[in-house]
Amino acid sequence: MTGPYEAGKSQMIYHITNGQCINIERRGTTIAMDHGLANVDGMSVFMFGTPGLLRFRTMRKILSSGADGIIFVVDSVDPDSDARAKLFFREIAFFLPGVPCVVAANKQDLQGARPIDSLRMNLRFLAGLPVFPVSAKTGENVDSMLRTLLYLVMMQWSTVFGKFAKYSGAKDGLKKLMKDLNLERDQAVGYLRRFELRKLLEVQVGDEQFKVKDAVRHLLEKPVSIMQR
Ligand SMILES: Nc1nc2c(ncn2[C@@H]2O[C@H](COP(=O)(O)OP(=O)(O)O)[C@@H](O)[C@H]2O)c(=O)[nH]1
Ligand SMILES: [Mg+2]
Repeated sequence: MTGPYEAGKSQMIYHITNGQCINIERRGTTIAMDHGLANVDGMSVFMFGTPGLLRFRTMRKILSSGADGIIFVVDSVDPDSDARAKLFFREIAFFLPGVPCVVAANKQDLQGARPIDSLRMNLRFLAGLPVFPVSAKTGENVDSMLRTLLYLVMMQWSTVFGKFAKYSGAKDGLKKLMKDLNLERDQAVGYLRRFELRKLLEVQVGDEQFKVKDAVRHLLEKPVSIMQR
């Protein structure tokens, strides 16, 4: 979750995680990070919010590394924040090239919130990105925005996920994964680690075998089902 200060990043994490989150702040402004855990259809979603003040760039860089997806939050009401949003977007595009991104046009519950068309006119970087009119306060559209991002992220891994589901619990699961995806052992083990960390898999000691968590099996087999709710 990134974007300029006061756009509503901390509020958005609070909403998405049902308050199961922490915010390291001083006088209401995030100085280190927000962190929270959400559960979407049985899948654990680890959320990290960046500080929005320009001088905390190093913290943003650290928090960005390893991100699977980005929610870029902009303030729909305050045109003065547009210049900061542009700077931030340039930074994030540099830190995370090719990482799926959705834009939250936040504070749509307020009078004077600019419609998406008008935001697109002022913020050229929005071209080609999905922009959702949302409110972190009322929750309007937040769920569909999050699900769309999760879908985009999962689609990048759909081939791998399909094989995870296929060889879950199989003897020599790792070898079968390597063969089907034409991977070296190191690379295949890297994939297991990555998705073990994200709580999609359990990996056996020795790495030869892995098991998909029951709660997420249907998502790995059919990522699009995250959109159907
Ligand atoms: N009306 C309204 N206020 C919001 C919304 N999201 C955030 N705010 C308010 O905007 C201010 C900044 O929010 P915060 O989450 O701290 O922004 P951050 O700096 O991006 O983390 C706070 O006073 C929030 O209560 C929203 O969707 N609607
Ligand atoms: Mg904050």
